[in-house]
Amino acid sequence: MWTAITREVSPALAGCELSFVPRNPIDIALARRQHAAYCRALESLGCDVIELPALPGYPDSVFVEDVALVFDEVAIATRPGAKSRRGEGDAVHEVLGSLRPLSRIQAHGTLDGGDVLRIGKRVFVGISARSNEAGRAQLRKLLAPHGYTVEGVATRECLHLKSAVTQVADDMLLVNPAWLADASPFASFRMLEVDPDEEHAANAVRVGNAILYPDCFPKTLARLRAQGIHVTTVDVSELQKAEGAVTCCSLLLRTSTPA
Ligand code: CIR
Repeated sequence: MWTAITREVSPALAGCELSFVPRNPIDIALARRQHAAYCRALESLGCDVIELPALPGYPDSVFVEDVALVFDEVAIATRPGAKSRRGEGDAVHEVLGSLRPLSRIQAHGTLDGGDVLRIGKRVFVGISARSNEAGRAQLRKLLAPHGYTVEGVATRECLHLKSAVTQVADDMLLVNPAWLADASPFASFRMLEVDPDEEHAANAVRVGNAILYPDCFPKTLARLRAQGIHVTTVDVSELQKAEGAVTCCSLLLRTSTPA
């Protein structure tokens, strides 16, 4: 029912882009083991995982979420805001092109997948340093024929929209309100706030009705479980040092609908 596209950790990960977190040494071997465990956790939640080989020339290429968007009807190759990341998507786009009609964000539009949160037919796109108005306008045009609306959401002090907010249940968002300059686009949803001691805790991957979540945010984890949400945890400490989180390491596609 679900396919997840992932890519092994680049040996060059330590040279990653960093915007809001300080540079700290990364244990590449541990990052690889954590990434492998992340892939196995996706499998345990019912995903078929397509693991692409590492790209040594692209430090951030493990973060496949940023290079493409996948909808039921169409896939879109993004144009990442960081120049160092343009070009890392080719193999991902090739796989997606075999599964969906593929369109592309063109220059001078920029768009990172981490800025794009789809909820039903509403697509929220971060107004961030990585995604610009031209990117949002192109996305709006590409998705309109499929019935999606695209709404800009201003973020602050964080990398991407999905650093600040992700969906954890049909009607519930997990949010760090401090990182949303304007939360009004989400007024119709129930908002579960991260614990104030865990500012990076708003990023969760949702697979069906379950979520995959970092094990280093125990207070927010307790809030999620108190809501009755099924949570599987993973250790992604080394990927977090590269300013990654759990959504960014996979692209999830619905490959069939339940019978
Ligand atoms: C970057 O700055 O682009 C990478 N070091 C981290 C990207 C994380 N992507 C994501 O959360 N969607």
